[in-house]
Amino acid sequence: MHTQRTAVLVKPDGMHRGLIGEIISRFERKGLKLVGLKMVQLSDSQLSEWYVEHKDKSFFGDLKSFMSQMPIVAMVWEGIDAIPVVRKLVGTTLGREAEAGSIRGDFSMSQQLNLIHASSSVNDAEREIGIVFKDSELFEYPSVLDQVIYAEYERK
Ligand code: 3AN
Repeated sequence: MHTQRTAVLVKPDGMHRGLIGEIISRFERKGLKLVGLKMVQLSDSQLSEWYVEHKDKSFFGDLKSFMSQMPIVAMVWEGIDAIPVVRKLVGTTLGREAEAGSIRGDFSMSQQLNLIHASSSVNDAEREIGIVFKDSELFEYPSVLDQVIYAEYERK
């Protein structure tokens, strides 16, 4: 049980489909805390770093051009075990097989056009946050909500 920060991108298909608010609202109502938010158009080199685990895959170039076509929304969410919590809310990669109730399960049909990216491990989260956010763009602030979201022993 650790407080974690996780990176989320609303991908171009999520932008086109007007799902920024829906996505933010799902994380808000879960009880996660927003600590960074910006609009950004990722460069080829940022995406090469972002998707380094896929650099030898056949879809690497296609994925990078899809992701760099327009400005997207990048966010950092914080909470206890935020990385797995957000992955669960997002759902599995292939939209048409993703669990009903998850973001991908409720709104997507595709593998590439699956609306959203979410960090999959502590190392990935740190790396991804560093690609898009400066330290000064990430915030620490007390949230009144913490007191009704977590028990006292969980907040220590
Ligand atoms: P996730 O986003 O669920 O962590 P990854 O890390 O396996 O999924 O894949 C990263 C992104 O690469 C996916 N969100 C999807 O857009 C794209 N992708 C994954 N597998 C394929 C594939 N076989 N063909 C095309 N695009 C893919």
